[in-house]
Amino acid sequence: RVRATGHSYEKYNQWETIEAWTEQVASENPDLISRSAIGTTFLGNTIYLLKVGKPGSDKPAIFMDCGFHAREWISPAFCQWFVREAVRTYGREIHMTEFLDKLDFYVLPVVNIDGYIYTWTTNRMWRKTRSTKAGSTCVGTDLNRNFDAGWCRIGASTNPCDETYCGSAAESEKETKAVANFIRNHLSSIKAYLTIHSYSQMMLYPYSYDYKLPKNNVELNALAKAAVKELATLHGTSYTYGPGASTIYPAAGGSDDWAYDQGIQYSFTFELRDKGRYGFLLPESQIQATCEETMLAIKYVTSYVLEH
Ligand code: ING
Ligand code: ZN
Repeated sequence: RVRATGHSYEKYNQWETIEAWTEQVASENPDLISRSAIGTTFLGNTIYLLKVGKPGSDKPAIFMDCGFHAREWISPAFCQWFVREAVRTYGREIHMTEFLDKLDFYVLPVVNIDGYIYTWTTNRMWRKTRSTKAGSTCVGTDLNRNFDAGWCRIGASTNPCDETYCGSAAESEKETKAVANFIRNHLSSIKAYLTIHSYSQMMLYPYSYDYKLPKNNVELNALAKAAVKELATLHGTSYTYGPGASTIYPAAGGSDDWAYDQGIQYSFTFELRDKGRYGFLLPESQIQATCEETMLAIKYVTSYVLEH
């Protein structure tokens, strides 16, 4: 059995360390965490999912993923932090205790494992997967352009050599399929979809594939406004918020739009710190503050979802 050697919540961990950590955190907290595999990546890495919550029947759930984009290292760091906070504060903090009693969090610590490994070994600024296909020498698909939500209509490229390559078809990538299949199979329980990216300090909601607004736009706007206000209470970090297309840029094939169109009413993309000073190279010295403030927003959304 592998040990999570050198794992630290305040450092960026390489994939093998995160993988070992998923096993360890699950085995050390069997009353709260169970680990499953929802698929494998193009290069054969196992995509793990942690179910965090007290066992119960017919519980609602919140799905949260990290590490869609390889270089956004703060994102997997946040998923790890979230799981630690859940197990550390269950039974000690009333809100987390209530959350885990009443719902389950499905936490996917790294979606794009192949890309993440590549950022550690070869190119720190890699974004896409590491998949290849006949007909092109270029590598990688942008997983956040590969979902079946206005697929490749806008803000995405059909050129495999581009950073925003949408893939050969919607859900052409194994990583996309793994996430989409899991969510499709758990639609009756999943009340919220949260996907963690960086950077730019934004809380985005649908749509990004079109300038149209979601049906519950007023509600999502108010929820995002309140969540980022809560986030700012800790260190004063300011977030903007709004529909993706008009707040960041139009981009089709994103997971939040897809999840929303599956019927998940609360669907958000978080863009964590910073606003560009360090960008994707956010120093490890900022992991703690970033994760602590982000916890406040995630907990705010969770409370809201539980009440609605
Ligand atoms: N930003 C997201 C991206 O994939 C986004 C923005 C969100 C696009 C939701 C589409 C849907 O480009 C980063 N930093 O990856
Ligand atoms: Zn991203």
